[in-house]
Amino acid sequence: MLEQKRELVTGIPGPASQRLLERRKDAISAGVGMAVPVFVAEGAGGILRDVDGNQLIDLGSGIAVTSVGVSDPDVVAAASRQAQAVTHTCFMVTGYEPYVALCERLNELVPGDGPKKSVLFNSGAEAVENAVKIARVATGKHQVAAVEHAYHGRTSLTMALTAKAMPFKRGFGPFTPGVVRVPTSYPLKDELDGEQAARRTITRLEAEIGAEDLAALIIEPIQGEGGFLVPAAGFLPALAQWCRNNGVVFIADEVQTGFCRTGDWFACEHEAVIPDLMTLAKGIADGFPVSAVTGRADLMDSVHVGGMGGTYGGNPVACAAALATIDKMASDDLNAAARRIEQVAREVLAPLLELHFVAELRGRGAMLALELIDSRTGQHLSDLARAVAARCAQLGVVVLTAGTHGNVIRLLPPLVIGEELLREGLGVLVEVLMEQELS
Ligand code: PLZ
Repeated sequence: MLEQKRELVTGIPGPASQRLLERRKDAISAGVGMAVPVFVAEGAGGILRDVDGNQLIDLGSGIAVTSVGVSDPDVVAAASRQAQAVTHTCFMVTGYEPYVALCERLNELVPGDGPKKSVLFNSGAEAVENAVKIARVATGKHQVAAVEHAYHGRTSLTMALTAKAMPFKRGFGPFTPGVVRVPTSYPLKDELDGEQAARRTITRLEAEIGAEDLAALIIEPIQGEGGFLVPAAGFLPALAQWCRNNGVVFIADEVQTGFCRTGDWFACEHEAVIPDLMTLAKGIADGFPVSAVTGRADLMDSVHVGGMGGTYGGNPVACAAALATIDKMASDDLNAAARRIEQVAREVLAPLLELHFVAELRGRGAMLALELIDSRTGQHLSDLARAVAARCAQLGVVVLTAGTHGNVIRLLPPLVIGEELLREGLGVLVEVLMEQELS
């Protein structure tokens, strides 16, 4: 395995990455962003090695995807075996076992005592689209509610569900109708407890739309792109209960929070919330593209035959990778690993809370963030967040930003990262933020 060591042998980006940046500029649409200007040749555990031989500590996991480490050997072996046997048949043409096995596994893992079923797709956005389709068919209702700061994807319907205009929505409208926006729980800013925040959300739902035409409420149990917003305790259970009482499908979008990221298989387990439908992707398969909707069998079976599908959905290679990824999470107890990461990170990052521009350290498990707000002016410090992430990259540590205002530094390390490497990566972030205080 690649040595688990940070090492810089050139500047960032090095000459080989610079050549690729040139080719990228000529060949690829300007519309695709890039957080760290290097091209990766190899990876393992907590390290990404670029084409110049620089080794960076990965505190991003490709946005919460490679939780078992990039190119985990067992995942690669399972995918290779499957690729040699069958790369594709299209599950709507002929079946193959890995699709069935993955759905069985998801039905067992996702919370809820009643019978559950699953269906597989390619991306998180596609899973969200289909969860909404299922909710509409099952209820015969049309509207869908999403919360402030939500992120659910970049397709037409999911852009409508996503809150943030730049870069996700601006210029791309008009958006799919039938979406309403309701308040969320954002304890740092609204200072409401869970019950109060839920009351505010429910009042809006009842006043502005009414349950009679509301098919679903979709929410991320910890809001990801929105800035790792952890709702006040009681908020999610109260919304789930209101949905149950009113025949509204409660969809937990666990695309970013799922698969051990927060120290539970799924983040909604933290408050014993049982969603009607759950959307899954990212961490499910170590980077192979597969996503899922899993939930109540009666809802899943309300769709007419042929109503769901797609050419590649549940591709056999991706299913084999997902099964191996999930096995690894279970056998290596990556929920415990995520909780351990939180402990270490809270300890290493604690001194930052003294800085006048660090408003909060929040999150759960290996999904943690620092929100940067100038305590004197109340300004959201998005330029600072960007500069800090860029400086960390120059020093060989990948950290990402997030937040409606772009002023959040977020940490999503692979769950298999070694403690020493984690401490070193976080140490760099601490140093960089401390430097900002001085400058
Ligand atoms: N739901 C909760 O976090 C993807 C996207 C980043 P796809 N988040 C990262 C970007 O700039 O595109 C996400 C998510 C939640 C849905 C999605 C969408 O998943 O696989 O990117 O479609």
